[in-house]
Amino acid sequence: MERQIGTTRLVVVRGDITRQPVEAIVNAANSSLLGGGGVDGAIHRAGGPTILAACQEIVARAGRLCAGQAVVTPGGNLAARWVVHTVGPIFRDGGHGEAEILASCYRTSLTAAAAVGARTLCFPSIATGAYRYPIEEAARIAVATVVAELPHHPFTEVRFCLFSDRDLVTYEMALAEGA
Ligand code: AR6
Repeated sequence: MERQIGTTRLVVVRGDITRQPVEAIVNAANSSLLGGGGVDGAIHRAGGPTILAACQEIVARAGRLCAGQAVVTPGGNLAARWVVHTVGPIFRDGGHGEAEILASCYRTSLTAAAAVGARTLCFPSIATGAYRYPIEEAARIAVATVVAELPHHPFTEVRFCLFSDRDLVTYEMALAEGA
């Protein structure tokens, strides 16, 4: 499914983010930037040691990455030239700033990717796996935040890559309703 938002194509697909034909992909990392499970593990496995080395250098220089922030590393062996690493909120009850932190992940990732010159970018569903953010609300925040930010950036395509059919439908509904 896709919608045209100004000069940007906004696309929702099911698949493995490490195989998406885009210039930059976003990683749902943790504050250590040392890798983990889920999409983080998949990206490090597919991209190889270059990504981890770049993450270690960032942490040595700037410390752990706060939730809602984003940094860029090379993509190593990935087709994508860059990986944008962001840290989602660990969902507790919704009353601990989770929504604002999640929106910040999308905003800071777009800004970081645009800053290195990426014109095509792919997001996973940040925080809805191990961090347990409810998918319906997370999808609404993801779509609304990206749509609101697109006029400020020169992307030709931004996509959301979902790992399951259920997640795909949820994002398609958010895109149909919110864009
Ligand atoms: N491509 C696209 N989406 C994927 C892939 C993939 N290859 N693999 C998993 N997903 P999660 P979080 C989906 O847990 O909730 C890590 O250990 C998955 O189905 O990866 O932000 C980090 O190191 C889910 O819908 O990220 C952190 O410690 C979505 O990606 C922690 O998990 C996000 O699930 C971050 O948790």
